[in-house]
Amino acid sequence: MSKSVSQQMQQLKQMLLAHNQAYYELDAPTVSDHEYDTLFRQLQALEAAYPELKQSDSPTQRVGGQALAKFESVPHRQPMLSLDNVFDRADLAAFNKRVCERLSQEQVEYCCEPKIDGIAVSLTYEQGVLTMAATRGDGRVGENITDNVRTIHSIPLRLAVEPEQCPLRLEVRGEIFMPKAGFEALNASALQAGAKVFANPRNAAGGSLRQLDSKITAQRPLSFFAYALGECVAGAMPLPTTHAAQLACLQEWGLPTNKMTAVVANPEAVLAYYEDVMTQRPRLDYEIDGVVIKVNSIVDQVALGAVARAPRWAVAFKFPAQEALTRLEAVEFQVGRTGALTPVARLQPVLVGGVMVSNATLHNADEIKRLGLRLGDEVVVHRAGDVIPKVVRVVQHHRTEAEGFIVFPSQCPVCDSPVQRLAGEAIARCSGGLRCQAQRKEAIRHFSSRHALDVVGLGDKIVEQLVDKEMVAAPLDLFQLTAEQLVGLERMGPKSAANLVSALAEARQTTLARFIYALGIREVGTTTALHLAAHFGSLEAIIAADVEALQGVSDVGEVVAEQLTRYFQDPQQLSMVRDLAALLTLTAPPTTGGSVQPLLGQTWVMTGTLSRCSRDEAKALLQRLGAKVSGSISSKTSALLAGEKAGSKRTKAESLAVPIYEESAFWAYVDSLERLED
Ligand code: 9MJ
Repeated sequence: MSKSVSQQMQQLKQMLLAHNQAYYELDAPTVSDHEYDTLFRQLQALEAAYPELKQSDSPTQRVGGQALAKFESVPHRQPMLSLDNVFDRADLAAFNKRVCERLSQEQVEYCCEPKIDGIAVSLTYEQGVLTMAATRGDGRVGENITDNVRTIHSIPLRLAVEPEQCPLRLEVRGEIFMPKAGFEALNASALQAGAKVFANPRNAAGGSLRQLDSKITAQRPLSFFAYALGECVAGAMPLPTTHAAQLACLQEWGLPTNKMTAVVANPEAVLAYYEDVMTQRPRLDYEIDGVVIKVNSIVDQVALGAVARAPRWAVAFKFPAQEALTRLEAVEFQVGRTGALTPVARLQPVLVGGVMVSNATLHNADEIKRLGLRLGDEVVVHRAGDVIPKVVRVVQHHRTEAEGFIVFPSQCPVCDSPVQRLAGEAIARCSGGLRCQAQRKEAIRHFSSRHALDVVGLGDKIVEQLVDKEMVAAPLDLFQLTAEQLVGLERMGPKSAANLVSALAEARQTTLARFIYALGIREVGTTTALHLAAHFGSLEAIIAADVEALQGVSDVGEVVAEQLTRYFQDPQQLSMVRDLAALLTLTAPPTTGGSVQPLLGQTWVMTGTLSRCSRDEAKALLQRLGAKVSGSISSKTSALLAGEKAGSKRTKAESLAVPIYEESAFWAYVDSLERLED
């Protein structure tokens, strides 16, 4: 009896593990959630009835068990050291010199890795099974967080290697972190629930690991990279003798390691690596705060040894700080396309993360209030990647009480129209519409932008002059411009003037979706515009649609529907739209009511980062066109939509000769679908 129960449990375990792999690693679920839950509960029930047969690598161990009263202390077999920092080329050269001298070598090979900004942990695998996970603690004694760590899906409960081929005891060190996207989502739902919001992904990872109830940790989006070995007992199979080879080995055994790891031959190559990782940083889905440089040979590492806190064979090459102190000199108000007034902080110029910053966004009036900001305040500015710097806090204890209050204008700083702030909205807006020069400029810029009418050669500086000289008051006026008029503008020779006139003539031939997007209706982006065009098929049908009809369109909710009806209700606006449409040739998609589906019967897969819309939006669009969207490539896949940094799926598509659509080609295809006439 017990044998058959044990076999049954083994079988359930294998099935669940395979489904987990399909779900978490391959992004291609093989069963419904309900089927999965049923299998899961069967295994849980058997484990409860036969606790002696329960295995520590069972998938049931990932969801969290009994809450702990407190974490136990665990001494580390080998101290978990921190790293010394270097900040520039000279520090790095000094590190390299020390290493070379101690080893009596001319040159030393280094293994370089991104420095993950998470929580350092030690994982112990005994005969391939995870038996202990501990925090770094003070480096000598950590806390036992095994129950919590078991809930992290990228950490294998059992290594993917035969027990006789794996070390008797393997201690893996690495960083547990929360990916940026997961962090944003966690904070968004915490905000909605009125719960605690974390300041950054690192705090969120730490807070999630410090839960005594592992069921909470199980709900947190945590991930892991392994980056070193601790004390190991090799057994029959010796461990590799370079750091890079050890990482490769860990990867093979199912422990995730960072793909950007690179072996380099000298300090110049370390610098090049550092620069390269720094440029990739904004695009990574996890926070890093530098790179780690390690002597690659393990024999050399042992020879170099450690000082009290840190090994002599490794160093952290930190990125410049992303925060700096400066002073708020003034607040100006910029008027955007929809009239939104954005307060902008004018700062005493300061270097933040290697870039000189003199402006920062303050978002809106609520943000100024939240910061308690006053003119003349000393402030902390933060710059993350290539996003606009922001003021994160005021240094209150440096207040002199001579600081001035920031007054939100009641009239538009550009056109003097009254500023309105609707109840419940954080944003104040200029009520001037296209009477406001600032809104005019933004409206015209948007109208001619790449995803709208795509008027080549109509740059910001030209738009600025056209509006300032009152040659153009609304998008319609663009089409009356002559080359003679344009030649009078700065930076405009006869050739570019002629080119612009012909670009404008060309832009008159466009699609309904581009036109809808070009109008700049609030909440209507490229995808919504595509959906509207596909659903209604003509401009007049969109104008005629009421809120209910609009909500029948995929992706259109109440807010968007209301913005649309409000936009078309304004008689002046409506006649402007109709005049424009009469001047243009709008091609509509081959569909009304969203019923024609050119990709019906096809299966598409997406990979990489898309620039023009989110993956969810692209998925919705593909589905609306009739395609099924799958998570993994097979010979049956009809096409792969490849965004930037497409990885293994692209390689697989190539090997299976699956057609690959680069993002630009895909949008060209979608546009071409739209151009097909009834
Ligand atoms: C991080 N934080 O990414 C080490 N680290 O190695 C990497 N930390 C480390 N290595 C030895 N990639 C001590 C710390």
